[in-house]
Amino acid sequence: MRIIWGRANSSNVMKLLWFCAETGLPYERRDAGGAFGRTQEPAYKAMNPMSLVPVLEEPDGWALWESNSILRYLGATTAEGAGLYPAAPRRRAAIERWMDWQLAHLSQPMTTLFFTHVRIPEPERDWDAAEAARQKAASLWALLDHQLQATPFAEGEALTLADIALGPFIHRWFALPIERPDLPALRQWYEHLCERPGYATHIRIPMT
Ligand SMILES: N[C@@H](CCC(=O)N[C@@H](CS)C(=O)NCC(=O)O)C(=O)O
Repeated sequence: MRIIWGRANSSNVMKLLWFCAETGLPYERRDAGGAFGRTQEPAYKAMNPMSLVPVLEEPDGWALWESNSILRYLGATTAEGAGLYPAAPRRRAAIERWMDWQLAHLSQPMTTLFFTHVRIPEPERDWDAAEAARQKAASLWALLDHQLQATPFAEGEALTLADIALGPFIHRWFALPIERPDLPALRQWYEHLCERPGYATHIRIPMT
């Protein structure tokens, strides 16, 4: 059985769980990371020298880390994932552009915001850094809102890996107690994602 290593409250693990829910791909999830530890153990480090979650472990022992790389791999190698990752080069590149954008630009301010509000003990919270992150994230979400004025999903008429990579972060954006600019297309996209059972089960969960 294919194994997904990682705690279920990790945004990057959530992407894979949602992907499997959308596609029906069978898997077993094993807790690792955070309070579960395990990521510093030699056997885990052999799979992921970064000691982070998630890791995908295939039945033959082959392992892959970096959540967006895992999404690409599953989209390219499983019949179930093919619809989320069209093979036509320009379609595929346009989808991957949003995945890279998430990793290169969105991840940092959203992580600062999330950690400040949820994970960092209250006395240690840096609210100036959180405000700078909120402003940065708002400008990035506005850019996606512009795209969503033309298409219902991040990259076109149907759900793709682009939406899956962005999904955990847009939930946090709307769930955190922060000021948000009015971005109707972004809000509508999020509400559509919330209607999907896999999103509700794996992503729209209490933030911990
Ligand atoms: N770019 C990596 C980031 C991986 C990452 O930072 N994972 C976090 C959880 S979202 C982690 O492992 N944190 C330490 C831990 O859980 O022990 C990916 O997308 O997979």
